[in-house]
Amino acid sequence: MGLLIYLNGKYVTEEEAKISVFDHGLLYGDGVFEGLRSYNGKIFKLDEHLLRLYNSAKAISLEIPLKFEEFKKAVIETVRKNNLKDSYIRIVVTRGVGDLGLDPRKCKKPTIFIIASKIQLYPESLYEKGIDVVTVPTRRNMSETLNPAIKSLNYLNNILAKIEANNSGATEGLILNQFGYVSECTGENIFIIKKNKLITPPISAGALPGITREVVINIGDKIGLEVKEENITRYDIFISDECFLTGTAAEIVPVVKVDGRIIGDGKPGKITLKIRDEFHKIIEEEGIPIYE
Ligand code: PXG
Repeated sequence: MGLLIYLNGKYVTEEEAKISVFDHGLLYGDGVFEGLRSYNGKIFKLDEHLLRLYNSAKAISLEIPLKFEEFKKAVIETVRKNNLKDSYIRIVVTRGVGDLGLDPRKCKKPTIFIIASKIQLYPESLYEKGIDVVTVPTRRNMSETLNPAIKSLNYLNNILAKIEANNSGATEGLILNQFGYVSECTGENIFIIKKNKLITPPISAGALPGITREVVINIGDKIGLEVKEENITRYDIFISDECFLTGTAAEIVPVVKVDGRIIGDGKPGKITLKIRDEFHKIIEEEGIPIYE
């Protein structure tokens, strides 16, 4: 059975869920998106993801023609209509249909679609063994050009980095900014642990304000770590005790090798595993119920 997709206010089948070749989301990557999850019939951090969506839209002067609460209902309804309990939800808002010029004023109505689908889980071995990461040659977009804090449809910077990581046989690619400081990975934020300190690069280093990142910062506080948002270099990662990545899809993934250097003792770190446990408790407890 196919999925039911929210498209501009209607729920349509996968076959019917088509958008125009004149949509500027496709022609220019002019739009914004979100990826979120539901766990056991509850949508995790729905308000936070929608807030980031509205902020991204505001930053590109795209007015979303739905009120926040209406959007929230549409997301919940999309998951409900597909009878999903554990799902991956993709929200996309594009500038809409225009002409072949890039002037967004020609686009009268944004296109909105929401896909709720089964979640493709990462293999368990990834979490047990930890992953290897390499630094990629492609640098992070400068915030003065396209600010990486905007979750826009223009993801080529990340995709180039992903291709380079793939080419070198690593699981993930570490992206540095133009100053050589660490930004994040291609679709995850990065954390290191040194002694009792939990450190992640600031948003100004070219990181996305990740929702999972925020949850982990709060967990760090709660379990008594000294949490710091500060610039880090590759060297800081090499000499860290533990390292891990965070993101909606991957959750919390231990990193055991970076550019050929073994991190800590080469196994997922104790504090990383503790944070993962705490994270799993939070996703069990929190969330907006879908079926009520
Ligand atoms: N950094 C970047 C560049 C991202 O795109 C994250 C960090 C993690 O943020 P959250 O809010 O998820 O903790 C992201 C978001 C996918 C997919 O299909 C995932 C993301 C982006 C694009 C695609 O799994 N992650």
